[in-house]
Parts: sequence; structure tokens; C-alpha cells
Amino acid sequence: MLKELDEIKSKATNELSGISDIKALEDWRVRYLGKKSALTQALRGLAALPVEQRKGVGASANETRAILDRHYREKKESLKQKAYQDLEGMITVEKDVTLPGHPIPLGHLHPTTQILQEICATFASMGFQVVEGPDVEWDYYNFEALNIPRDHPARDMWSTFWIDYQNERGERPMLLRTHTSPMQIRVMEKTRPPVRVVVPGKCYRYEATDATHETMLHQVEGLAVDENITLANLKGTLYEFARRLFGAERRVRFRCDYFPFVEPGVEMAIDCFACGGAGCRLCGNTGWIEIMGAGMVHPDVLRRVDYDPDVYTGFAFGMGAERIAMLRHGIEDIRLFYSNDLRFLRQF
Ligand code: FA5
Repeated sequence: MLKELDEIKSKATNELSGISDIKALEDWRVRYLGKKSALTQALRGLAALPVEQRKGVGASANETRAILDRHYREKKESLKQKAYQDLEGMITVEKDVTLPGHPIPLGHLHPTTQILQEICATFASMGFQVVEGPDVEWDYYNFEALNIPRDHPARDMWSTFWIDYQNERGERPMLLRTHTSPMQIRVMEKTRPPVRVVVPGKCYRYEATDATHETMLHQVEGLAVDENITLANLKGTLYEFARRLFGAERRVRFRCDYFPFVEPGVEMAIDCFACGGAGCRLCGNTGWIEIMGAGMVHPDVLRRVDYDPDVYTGFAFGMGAERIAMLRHGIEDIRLFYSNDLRFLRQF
């Protein structure tokens, strides 16, 4: 049996070297590797052999099969290459170097990036610096230093993703920041007044998504601290921002709101640019569209970073970037921003 296998191998190899076209190669494959080939029959007949021969013959048959199979694949590849070369030799292509090239599709900035840049540029032109901070924050910066102590009900305003890490006291002090406000503390810890910064960045909230809520969103925080800063400066700055972004004829409205780290706290709205204040679907028939939270920096926050609240005062604000872009472009569902649909993205 072993002798027969040897013979099959050398006969097959000899024949293969004389083959020069794909059709002949295919016939060869059927003859030596196909279902009815002597080799396949030998493998099938293994069970009938006496046990002492089975192992040796089996190994040799498998080896022969592997070798022939490899030779077959190599030959096939070389015949293919040769066929391509022959074809190339037959075709003479007239090259016209003046033909226009294929257009290369160009990408562009994502609508969120565009609006972030626009918001930051508006504040930069008013003297604000742009700074960025970490997405993964400590509880201290996201909450505690902003007057939101552990177990305080105000934490419920920000549904939080906690990082699965415990310190030696069994606490989980790390989280995905729920807003950009922790950067107020980080900036003030590092610098002395006057401070004027805007902070664009990602925030994360553990909440159900709908047309106006995402679990990942972008905010732009603003902070100005100096001597003699008043609520009038806050109103003037944000009014100017609204006019530049939404049109010179915009009116703004400030109403009381609650954020633990500002006092007083306000919510800012602009008159609806779709209906001019008469009331429509976009503004929920109120004539006004809320665009951000703001307020005067709380004296306890200033004390925590060693700023004397009797000398320095400041204002802070925070807005959702996607919501601003939605107003700007009339986008009705925030989920479109991150669904990777080019039909949506190409419009901006
Ligand atoms: C805050 O996050 C405060 N840090 C803002 C602030 C800063 C107040 C400084 C005072 C001083 P609020 O949770 O309301 O506030 O979020 C601010 C804005 O983020 C909202 O007006 C909204 O535009 C946007 N926003 C909030 N949650 C979501 C969400 N799930 N999806 C999309 N945008 C959101």
C-alpha cells in the first residue's frame, strides 16, 4: 500500500509539471484528489486494513494528499498570473492623461463639532479662553465642590454613570462627568482671577433617550470671575452671544432657576425665531426657547478654591451644544446626530 501511495505521488507530480492550462489542471485535480481518485479510495479503505498497517498507511496517505493539494494550489496561482500577463500583452491601452480623475469624496466636520467651534469662537471674540477637561471625573469635582454633597437630593438632577472602581473606603468616587461644570473648579484651582474661560466637551447621563435627550451630549461651560462682576455682566454677555448666534433681532428672557453652585441661578431663553414669539410647535406654543442654565458663582464655591468672595464675584453658564445646533438648523431629533446616517450628516 505504501508503495502504491509513493507511485501515485510521483506520477501525479510528473504529470503536473507538464500542465499549462487551467482546464488540464482541473482534470488533474479530479484524477488525483477527487472523490473517485486512488488516493481518496485509499483513505476510505483504511478501516479495512489490519490495525498494525492502518497507522502508517493513514499518515502516508494524508501526507501525500497534503503535498498534492499544495502543488495544485501553487500551480493554479502561477497559471492565473500567467493568464493575466498574457492578457495584458494583448491589450494596448491608449492613455489619455487629460481625462479628469475620479472625484475623491471629501468629508467635513460633524455638525456638533461645527456648532462647538462656532460657540467657542463667539466667546473667544469676547475675550474668553477655550480650555478642555477630562470626561472621567472625580465625584469631588462633578458634585462635592459644586455644593452637591453626597446624599443631597440635588444629585437627582444629574442621572450618573458611575465607574466601577472602589477606593479603600468602599466608595465609588469616579464617574463620567454629567456636565462641564467640574471644569469651573479645575480652572479656578489652577489660576487666579481674572478668569474668563469656555469649556466645550462631552458629558454623559444615565437617562432614557428621546427626541431631546441623549446619553452622551456636548456642553459648553462658561466662567468669568473678577472684581466687580455682576448679574448685569452675565446678562450682557449672554445677550450678545444669543444675538450673534441666532440673529441681531433676538430678544432674551432670564428667569429664576436652581443650580446648587450658583446664587442667584437663572435659565435663559430666546424668543422663538420660527414664530417670532407668537407660539408654535418648535417653542411648544410658549414663544420662548430655553437655551441654557446660568447664574452668579456661589460664594461657597469661590471659598473652596481660595478665592475671597468679598473681593471676587463671577458668573457661570452651561448650554447643550446639540440643542443649540437643533435650534439653529431645525433638527427635530437629537438621536440623528450619532446614528451615522450620511443622508443626515451631509446636510451640514
Ligand atoms: C447643567 O448641566 C448645569 N451644569 C448648567 C449650568 C452651568 C448652570 C453653570 C449654572 C451655571 P442642565 O442639566 O440643565 O444644567 O444641562 C444644561 C443643558 O444641557 C440643557 O439646557 C440641555 O441643553 C443640555 N442637556 C442636558 N441633558 C441633556 C441630554 N440628556 N441630552 C441632550 N442635551 C442635554
